[in-house]
Amino acid sequence: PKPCEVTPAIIMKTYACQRRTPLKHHNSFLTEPLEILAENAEFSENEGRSIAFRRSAAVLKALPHVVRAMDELKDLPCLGEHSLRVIKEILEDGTSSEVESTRQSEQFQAMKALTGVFGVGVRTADRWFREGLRSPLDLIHTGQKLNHAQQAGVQHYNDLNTPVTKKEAMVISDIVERAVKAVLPGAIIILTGGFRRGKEVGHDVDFLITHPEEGAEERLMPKIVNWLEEQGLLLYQKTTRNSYLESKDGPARPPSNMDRFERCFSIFKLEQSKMDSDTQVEASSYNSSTTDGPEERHSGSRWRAVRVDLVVSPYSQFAFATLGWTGSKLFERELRRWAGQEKGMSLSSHALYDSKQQRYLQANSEEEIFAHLGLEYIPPSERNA
Ligand code: 8DG
Ligand code: MN
Ligand code: MN
Repeated sequence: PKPCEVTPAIIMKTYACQRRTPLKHHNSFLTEPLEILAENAEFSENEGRSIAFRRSAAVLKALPHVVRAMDELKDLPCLGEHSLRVIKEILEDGTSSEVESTRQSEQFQAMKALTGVFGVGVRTADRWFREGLRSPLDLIHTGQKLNHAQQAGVQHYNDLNTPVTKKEAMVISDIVERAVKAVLPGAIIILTGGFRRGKEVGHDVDFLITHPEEGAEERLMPKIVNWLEEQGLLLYQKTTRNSYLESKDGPARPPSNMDRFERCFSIFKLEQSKMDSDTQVEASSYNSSTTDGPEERHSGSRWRAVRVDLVVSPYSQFAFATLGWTGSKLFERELRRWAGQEKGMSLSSHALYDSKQQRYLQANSEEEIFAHLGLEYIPPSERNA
């Protein structure tokens, strides 16, 4: 072969935040099985194992071609022994026996169903599983004690497990804009999370809100929530106030992805638009959950429940908040790991602290944060690790 036809070696960086990871990639037949194993490890609270599978999957998502043979993987980082074994099995047999038996297992299916209830984490789901419960209906039948979030989660189970479309996200964007503009003119609202990364569907819709005048955003959330409630747009909400200044966590803490912004985890009551109501009749009756009040559903009102996250950030932290709430979760985790391990810095959704210089580094844009971290800028659409 002519020298110019030799395939150039792919340089795959170690950290996901050093790489471009598009939404659509070439290796779903490998990444989906690996992510089943990651999810199963999370259900067993084995975080290390879960991260290892997620990192392997993320490397394959960043490859510009379909993987066809094991030797194409020899120079790639992050691929552990276990992941390689799974990949090899899929390349040879089409499926992995471990992945298929995990998928079929009663524990995996029950944990998936139970953690699929809004307000239910792995701990609670695991306790219920050990008590013999398998599905949201079992929670009702056995009269489990549920908190308010979980009650809403069971009530709207089917709706909340129906993916939110981009179109629905846009309708909700309009509503949130109206609410915020009504209570604080001049406020800035951006769509974050998966939709900012270009996803076509999501499990919720995420918004970040700020105001150019520092301090004008204080105690904003209760006003937004009141406005939405007056319009009858909320089925559930839990507002948490900002606790950043009173936190004793020290520079750029908290260490995890939990932040201390004023925020609201909510469930919106979204009217199904008149325009496409014809096509939604079927969907609507299909969507109506096992437990939604039948009166309302059958009296001709067409709506569905949608999870919405609202976060309010002071203007000075807005770039950090934007970066922190855009995701993906693995991309965020890798950014923080890069900052700590490679740069001696501590990154959160509030700030970036440089331990060597013992000072906070300011930033007015995501680009500036990547620059502080010594990273090439990766746009949201390429953060789908
Ligand atoms: P999806 O909803 O379509 O499933 O995907 P997503 O939009 O990427 O996931 P998400 O669960 O809505 O999370 C969006 C981003 O928000 C994600 O990068 C992680 C971030 N995030 C939380 N909780 C918290 C938190 O408490 N603090 C911070 N800083 N970020 C958080 O989900
Ligand atoms: Mn989201
Ligand atoms: Mn969210």
